[in-house]
Amino acid sequence: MQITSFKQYEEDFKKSVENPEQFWGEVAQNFQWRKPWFKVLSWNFEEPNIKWFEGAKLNITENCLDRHLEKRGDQPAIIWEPNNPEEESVTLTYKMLHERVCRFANVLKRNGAKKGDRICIYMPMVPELAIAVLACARIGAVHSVIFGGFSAKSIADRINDSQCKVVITADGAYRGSKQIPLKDVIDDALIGCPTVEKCIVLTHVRTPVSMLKGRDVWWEDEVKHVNDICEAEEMDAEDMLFILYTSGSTGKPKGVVHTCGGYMVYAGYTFANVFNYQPGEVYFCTADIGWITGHSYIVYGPLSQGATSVLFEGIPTYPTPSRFWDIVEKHQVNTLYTAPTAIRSLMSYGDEPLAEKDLSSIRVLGSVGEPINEEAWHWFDEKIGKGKAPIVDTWWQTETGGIMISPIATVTPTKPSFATLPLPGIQPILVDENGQEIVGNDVMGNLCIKFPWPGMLRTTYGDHERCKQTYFSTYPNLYFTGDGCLRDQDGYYRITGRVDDVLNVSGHRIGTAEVENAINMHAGVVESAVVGYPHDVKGQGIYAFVINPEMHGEAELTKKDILQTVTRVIGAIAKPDKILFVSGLPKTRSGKIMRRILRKIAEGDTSNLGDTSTLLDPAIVDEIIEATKALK
Ligand code: 6R9
Repeated sequence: MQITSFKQYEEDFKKSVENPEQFWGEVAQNFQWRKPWFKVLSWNFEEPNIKWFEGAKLNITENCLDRHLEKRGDQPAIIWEPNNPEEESVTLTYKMLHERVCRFANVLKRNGAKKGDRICIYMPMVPELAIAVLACARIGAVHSVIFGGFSAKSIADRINDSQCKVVITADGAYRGSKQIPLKDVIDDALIGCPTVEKCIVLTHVRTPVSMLKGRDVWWEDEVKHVNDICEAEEMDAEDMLFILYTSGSTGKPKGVVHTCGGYMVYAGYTFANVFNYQPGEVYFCTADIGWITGHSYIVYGPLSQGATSVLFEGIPTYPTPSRFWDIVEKHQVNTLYTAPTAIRSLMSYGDEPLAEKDLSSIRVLGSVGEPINEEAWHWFDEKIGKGKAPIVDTWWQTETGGIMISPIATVTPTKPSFATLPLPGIQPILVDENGQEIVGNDVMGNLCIKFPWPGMLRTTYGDHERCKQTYFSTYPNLYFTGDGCLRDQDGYYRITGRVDDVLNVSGHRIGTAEVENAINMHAGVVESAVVGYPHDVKGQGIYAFVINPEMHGEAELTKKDILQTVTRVIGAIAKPDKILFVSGLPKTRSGKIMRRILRKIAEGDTSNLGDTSTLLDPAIVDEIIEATKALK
């Protein structure tokens, strides 16, 4: 299943388009199934209704664990690198990981969880997080991992949306020099979550927590009561594997649903190919398991291929901006998969943190999460890859389950800031606003996908109509990505960024409507408008225009209050970088906010604001421009 030449890529691509069922049927043979499928694919994009490997039975953990025991039971599956480099790292072999997953799966059963139940996981980046995820999959429970940076309210909304029965968390998390009280946050969230019956708490930072009688139990106690034998639950290929919430252009995050069979095949196939993974190599993805990148390329993809996956608890700059390079050297990392925002941040420290670091183990580099600018691409290439490691700029989304457009390491000629070509099985097209296909090269348009792939989302939890509206209705019979894209003279794709009201801040997706809702919840605020603006490190920063709130004479304090509100409602990741108080917003006569104008103003590009004559009060634009000058 591994592509080794560009010619083979072209052949596989051709085959995947001409005969998708045969192509994916063959790829799927590389996995372990309890029962084969009777139909590889049935689909329509109208409802949408997508089924891969219909009739097949499997358990993804048998593919990620059991099937490796004989050949590589003693090989490291996970190498855990703690936040504090003074602490010991932990290596779990496939045998050990299998044992612990089975044991914890029994803990879940003991606490009433069964096939189909939803389980919320809110944990630090420790081996037990991967264990918890896999234990859910082992018993057929549906995991919903929530990133550790979200607030109690965000957690409660997500738990209630999918009616989780069990929560798995820890006393706290380390993040650089900071400590985050995870259990306190969960306690606040659970006040409003009637469906949660049990909360399993891992001891990690050893901070005092409140344990509610009847509801809360300790991980360490629970594992003593069970053994480590747990037969994997037999799952249908189309049974739900997990839910992952993500932001869109409307206010409420949606629960993207992935299923067992197709997701497994797609995560495994793309991992093996894009990174050209070789047996025995050490692979390090710096994402958090709370995001899709961590699901597909720390846990499921690598483990399904018997790889050694590094799981890092900390941040790139703690205790020093050499941390990534120390980890590369210490664990002899062969593949480093990270985000442009991390690269730009590390770049800003100059060459000093790289001095005397041995990066010679690096063979492949990867980038994900947002467009990578040329400067960062070249720095990554020269300073980290020493000009010898191919960079795979991987474009994909929570909804796509796995990498879609990307070079294949050692196979596809790369080009700075281009995600290059679609992987086999992926049929991208560019369309104009009217949904007309834009053919040929050297063109720009909105990026859509016209044929299903195994890793695609099946629905949004509890609201299929929303899935249809969001992804399949903008352009009939196409999956719409929300991204703008250009295709150059060589047919190479470059993703230019979102064309909807979704921001990408440090590689995290944040809906402008979500941030506005949060700001508007502040007592003194009546209305606000949020847009993105270019930010040197974060890629995009959040710019909030807030209609003069009641400030009681203290503008700075009011700003801090608003930031506090956003932190409470969503989480610190959604805090605006800039807040500007204005007396009004540019609105059309029908009352719609003209974000286009605010975006230009936030970008500092006020020379070309376009037609403002349709505005209700054109004078407000000049007033806002004047006010922005004072802000800088
Ligand atoms: C995997 C992930 C998805 C959005 C996507 C796009 C942006 C991701 C990119 C990229 C340019 C890349 N994006 N990878 N843009 N080049 N290589 O990030 O999923 O969090 O759902 O974000 O991120 O805008 O639509 P998710």
